[in-house]
Amino acid sequence: MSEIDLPEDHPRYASLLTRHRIEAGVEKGITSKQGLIAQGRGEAFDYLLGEQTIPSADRAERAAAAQLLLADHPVLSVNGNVAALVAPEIVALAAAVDADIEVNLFNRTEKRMEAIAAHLREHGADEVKGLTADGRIPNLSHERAKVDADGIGAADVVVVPLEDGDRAEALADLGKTEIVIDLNPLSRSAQTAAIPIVDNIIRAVPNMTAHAEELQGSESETLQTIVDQFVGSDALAAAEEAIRTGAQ
Ligand code: PTJ
Repeated sequence: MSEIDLPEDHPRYASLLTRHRIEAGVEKGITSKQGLIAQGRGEAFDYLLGEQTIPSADRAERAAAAQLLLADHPVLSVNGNVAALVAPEIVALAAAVDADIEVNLFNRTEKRMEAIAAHLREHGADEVKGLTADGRIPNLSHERAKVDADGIGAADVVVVPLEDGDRAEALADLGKTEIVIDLNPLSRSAQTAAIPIVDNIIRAVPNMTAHAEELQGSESETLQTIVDQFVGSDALAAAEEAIRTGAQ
């Protein structure tokens, strides 16, 4: 038995653990109520994917790790769902690729910003950006546009998990290389990304870290080849095919 009162070999263990974490996130004031609905939508896609990392998603996670290792200033963006589901795993990924962590919310309130930053620190983050909010993403309504000028504002590569399409597009318009984690291959965020990862964030983030740890110390040319060989539209098509037909 672990975090939830179920044995880990229960067939629905991962799904029920995820629900439990999101519910706990809402109770702790870090996840929005809308986050519950977003989770439900994600779960439906995950069910159709067989609740597993399909091969094209694993390739995307490897390409993402390579892209993060190549970056000058990578930033991992964290919202209320991400914080509830994978706080320690985000801290581990940031350490593996030397990235900043920035809280960036769709439904931004100072209270939730503070609660999420505290939650990330509880899980080992030294520095959490997002609270200064001295930068703006152009062409987005006020609250959602707030970023730290020396965080997402200055980033060359940004990981944006479970993001809404408008902001994903606005960030991409700024010329940033976007890595999106989203179980819906048809979502605007996934379609906008340079590297779309169609996988559950609870599997995707630890797998990106594992790839990053394996690739650490590789020549830049090797990392660049991994990035160049990855084709986002192929990964999206493979995920859609897997969802529609069960094929991988
Ligand atoms: O914490 P905030 O205020 O920033 O709000 C965060 C949410 C997620 C509520 C907000 O960004 C939102 O409403 O997002 P959407 O537009 O519902 O998009 C969320 C996307 O994430 C959907 O396409 C879901 O399929 C996908 N998704 C949900 N859960 C997971 C997921 N993708 C990967 N792993 C998941 N566990």
